[in-house]
Amino acid sequence: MRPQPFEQPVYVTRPLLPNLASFAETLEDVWSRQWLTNDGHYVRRFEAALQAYLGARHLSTITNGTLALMLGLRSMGLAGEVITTPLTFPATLHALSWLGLEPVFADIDPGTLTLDPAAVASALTPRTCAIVGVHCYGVPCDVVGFERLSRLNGIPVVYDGAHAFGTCVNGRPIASFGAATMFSFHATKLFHTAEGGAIATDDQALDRQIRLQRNFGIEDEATVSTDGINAKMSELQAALGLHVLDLVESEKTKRGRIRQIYRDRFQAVPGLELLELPNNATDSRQYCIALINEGQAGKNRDYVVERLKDWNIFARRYFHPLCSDMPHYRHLSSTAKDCLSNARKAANEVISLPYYGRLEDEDVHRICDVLIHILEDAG
Ligand code: T4K
Repeated sequence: MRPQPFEQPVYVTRPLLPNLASFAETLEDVWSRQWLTNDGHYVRRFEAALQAYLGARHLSTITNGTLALMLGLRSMGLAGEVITTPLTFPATLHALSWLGLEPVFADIDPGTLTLDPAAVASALTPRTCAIVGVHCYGVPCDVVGFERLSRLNGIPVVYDGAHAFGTCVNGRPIASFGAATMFSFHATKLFHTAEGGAIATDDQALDRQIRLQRNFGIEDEATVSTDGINAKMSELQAALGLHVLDLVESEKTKRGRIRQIYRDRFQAVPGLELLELPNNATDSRQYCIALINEGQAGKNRDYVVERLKDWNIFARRYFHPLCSDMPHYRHLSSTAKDCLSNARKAANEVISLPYYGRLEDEDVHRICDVLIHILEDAG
């Protein structure tokens, strides 16, 4: 039987929204303090709360994740080539490009869809100054492999952890790996401040440099010690963050239930499988990613994403096209087709499914009914 279309659009995500009356009470306090930005009460409280939640030794909040990554890299004083993954949101690449760093693409591991340390090792040159790994979809990079590679070659690894809020590997917080880890708090993230981000590091000197860089390089009223920029989070963002942080655990529980429904329903469907995390990692529950193998499923991912719209379901092709296929990067020699075959395959198969706690079980079952109907439909 043909499933019924949804009356309202079903998006890939919806933001967590705190109770408006209780948020308004916090805003009244912000009003009474008459302090809206520049290292205020709420930013300090929020940073302390995040530091504890993420198990970060040092953490600076920033206006958004892209600037957080840029400030982390810039504060390290890098110059030259940076090896990274093509399967990511363009912000990862643009951060390098805006800093005048030269991106070099290396392929991903076909199981985790994250940057493959072996591919990175083959891409190292005397000009390599850093590696930027992305914990794509919340699946951690091979952090142990990268620790080894980094030590052997004396090259820092910085992580784009935009999707890995709260992830742990072998019980160790994701923020404690590498030279620094960026987080994004965009409205589409499970944890958000509407726009926002942070950069975490174990290195006190690096943290100090990031804090200077985010506030014009101002040391004190009389001293501007570096050419920093304005990348500060406001009191309003921080206040929202404190409220949303209280909702994270229950949202993760709801998303866990949704993921289990997808998993159960897809089990008997040829060519359709969920991307799973390694056993030693905890799930940030940021995305629920499925892979559609055209050979086995009989339909390709693009066809499925288009057909879903007929039912008012707006799944996404995160991350297609690959960054290495974008006009700004495709001239790079590391984009040669045979170098990035795992990434190419993944970019053609991934589908980011609707995934947010306000979806009822019956909605998720209906999304599964539609998806399976599309795959089985002989027309
Ligand atoms: N690195 C990685 C690996 C990233 O994924 C990202 C961001 C970054 C770096 C950069 O971090 P930020 O500088 O952004 O902090 C979205 C987000 O804008 C972006 O933050 C995110 N990754 C990326 C994966 O997704 P779009 O263009 O797909 O978003 P949009 O506007 O199409 O929204 C998707 C759906 O979410 C909508 O169809 C409906 C829903 N939505 C969206 C917004 C903004 C809402 O329900 N309410 C909302 O307010 O990029």
